[in-house]
Amino acid sequence: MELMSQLLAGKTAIILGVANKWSIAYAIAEAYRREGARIILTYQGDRLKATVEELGKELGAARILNCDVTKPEELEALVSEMAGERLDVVVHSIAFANREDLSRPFLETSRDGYLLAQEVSSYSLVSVARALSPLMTEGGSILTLTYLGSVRVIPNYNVMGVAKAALEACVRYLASDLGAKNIRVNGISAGPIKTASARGIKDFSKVLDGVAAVAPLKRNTDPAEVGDTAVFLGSHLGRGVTGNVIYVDAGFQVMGLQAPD
Ligand code: NAD
Ligand code: IMJ
Repeated sequence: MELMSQLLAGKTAIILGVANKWSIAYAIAEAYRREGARIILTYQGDRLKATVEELGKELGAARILNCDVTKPEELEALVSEMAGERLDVVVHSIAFANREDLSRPFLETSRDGYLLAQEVSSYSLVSVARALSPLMTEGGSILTLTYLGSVRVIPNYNVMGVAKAALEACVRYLASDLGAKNIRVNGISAGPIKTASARGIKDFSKVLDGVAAVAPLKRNTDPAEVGDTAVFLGSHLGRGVTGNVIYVDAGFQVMGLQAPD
């Protein structure tokens, strides 16, 4: 409750992608509240309404609104709900692909599965930016979450890796379009974290152990670390950074060959 040292005091952030308390978006929401931001949460449809309303109350969220990003009418309704509000930060923490596309060979990806992953996991950044950037009347910061599978082949990540590659390209093109309005657009590439989107993924525990063994920091990524980088990018401290992807992964992505011990 310090006064001047809160990095996001006076700012309003909308955070899309809280499903439960393990969500990366939840860790970002916690960090944003700690730094004095007013936060608005959105949830994906009625299935998640009760949970997110509960978590939002605990966090002291100013508003909790419905928005499935694949439904243009819901994005429009969200914008209407927000009429007259100034927004400073948008956090996009959303991805989805069909489960079968995250286990079979990538070669077997169907057209529908490919398009679904692209629609939810990359195009939604474009539609969300277009809908909400007009509310960012004093400039702002748009953040999205990505993963190393965009630039390297990671077993089973498959169609999501292709969607994240597109997402990271969207970050660059959106940064170019919105820069003149002093709206920055960046990605945070997080190391593997055990969230709902990681549960049930084959050998995920082995991925976590393998990363911790190889990463320079010799451990996995704490979602709170992603939250703190999101604070930096959302704050005045991040004012010179746009169109970028920042790795919050205990350093894993710099390693080539693992040093023998
Ligand atoms: P999560 O399952 O908690 O979050 C995914 C969110 O996407 C959920 O809240 C879900 O409701 C939302 N979502 C899916 N489809 C949607 C739609 N049509 N409309 C609105 N919301 C929708 O898992 P998470 O790990 O916190 O994932 C958040 C982001 O972080 C994703 O982009 C993911 O790719 C990325 N990421 C995760 C990891 C990891 O290891 N967990 C690592 C790097 C990046
Ligand atoms: C997901 C699949 C395969 C390998 C994976 C992951 N690795 C990591 C993830 C190594 C770290 C988690 N991740 C980065 C994601 O972006 C996950 C996205 C995701 C997960 C699911 C699981 C449940 C489902 N659909 C999904 N769609 C996207 O049905």
